[in-house]
Amino acid sequence: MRTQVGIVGAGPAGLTLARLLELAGIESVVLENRSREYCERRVRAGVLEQGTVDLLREAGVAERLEQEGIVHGGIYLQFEGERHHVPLAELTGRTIVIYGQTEVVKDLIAARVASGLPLLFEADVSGVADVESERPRVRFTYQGREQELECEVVAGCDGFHGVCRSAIPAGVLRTFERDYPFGWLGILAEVEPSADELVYAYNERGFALLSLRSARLSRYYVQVRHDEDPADWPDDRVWKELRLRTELDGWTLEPGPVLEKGVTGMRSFVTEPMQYGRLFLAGDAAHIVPPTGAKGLNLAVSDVRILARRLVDWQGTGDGAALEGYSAECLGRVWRAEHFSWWMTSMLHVAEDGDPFDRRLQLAQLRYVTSSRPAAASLAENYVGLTTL
Ligand code: RFL
Ligand code: PHB
Repeated sequence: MRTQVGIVGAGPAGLTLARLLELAGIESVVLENRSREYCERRVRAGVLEQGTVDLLREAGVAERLEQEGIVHGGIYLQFEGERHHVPLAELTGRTIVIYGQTEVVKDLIAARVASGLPLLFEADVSGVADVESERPRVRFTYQGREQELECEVVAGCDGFHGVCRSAIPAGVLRTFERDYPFGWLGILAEVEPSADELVYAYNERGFALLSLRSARLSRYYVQVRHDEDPADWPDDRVWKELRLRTELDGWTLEPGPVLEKGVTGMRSFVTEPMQYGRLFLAGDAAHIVPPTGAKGLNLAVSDVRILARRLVDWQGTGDGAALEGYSAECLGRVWRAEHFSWWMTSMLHVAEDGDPFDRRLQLAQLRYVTSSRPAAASLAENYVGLTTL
């Protein structure tokens, strides 16, 4: 098998890249080790920056997003029994759209299938070879047979646990990492969301987040230990904890049937550089942020926007220089999002040993961002996505 761009992974990064290349007339093959059903069901992100929405619209895959996506012009920060509104739209002129990652992935897969272009599910990539040559090769197992895909370029869009990153030699690769001692227990519940916009709640008992997927589906999270077993969290316990952490005079949290439940750990992680020879990493394969800033999916889309543009220039001019600046161009935005996500996480989560000095600092910061317009504007421009990077 041969193609121009071999894409490993059919998450938001790989599928968006495949679509952008299709529109530019560049051939690609997408290899994904999971089944289509699995990819379309994996519940993850829900907040799209306006820039992400604009890109999906330009790529012609936003028809359902335009109909079903819910535009929000603000978020709430809650602490000490008060809920403060951060008016994102008023502060930045921009909005966010609530539309599940599952739906983005479904739309992109449907578009790829409708175009009749190669997207192989249950194709397990074991490694990438010859990335220093002009013909890198992707090794994979498909339908019980070991195969090779010969490419001009390989895009490693295979997420944090993927195999592409390891094709960059140890002497070249630098990684930067921070682990957090907590995780999020998330539920998807069949009930009308109780709040009209997202609520980020800081509480002595720990952080809680009220989000949503639609008018009838709520997505709620509570801070737990990073190794917490979801089996220790029967539905009643989750609802009780959510109620305690978000309670407010004159407002109640409506419970409902829980459709899905899971725990995710939190980490910050960056790979430098994001490219080596003819291999380019994009999305979670290159960097991870804790979910508190809602940045992961948006960064993945931003990486592949840059990569697609550079691949188009390279194909048009034949000049390899077009590809050289990919990593540097991505990393500016990546590190800004890393900082914002770390900052939001540090401001809103409560450590188990509960240092009182830290709590006072957190409250001082929360009061500042909810009372000073410039401080709120800084949070807002990061949350909706910086346009200057
Ligand atoms: P993905 O989505 O992990 O896709 C990688 C794909 O590669 C496949 N793969 C392989 N395929 C073939 N061979 C191999 N050897 C392979 N190894 C892996 C995998 O099966 C998979 O299909 O990475 P991508 O495309 O970079 O997209 C990144 C996003 O998924 C991620 O950053 C976001 O979900 C993060 N995130 C959020 N991001 C936001 O922008 N806004 C949010 O509101 C938000 N909320 C979240 C989140 C992530 C969460 N979890 C579960 C970590 C909330 C949560 C709880
Ligand atoms: C979500 O809806 O899943 C969500 C929203 C905001 C975040 C993280 C996750 O910061």
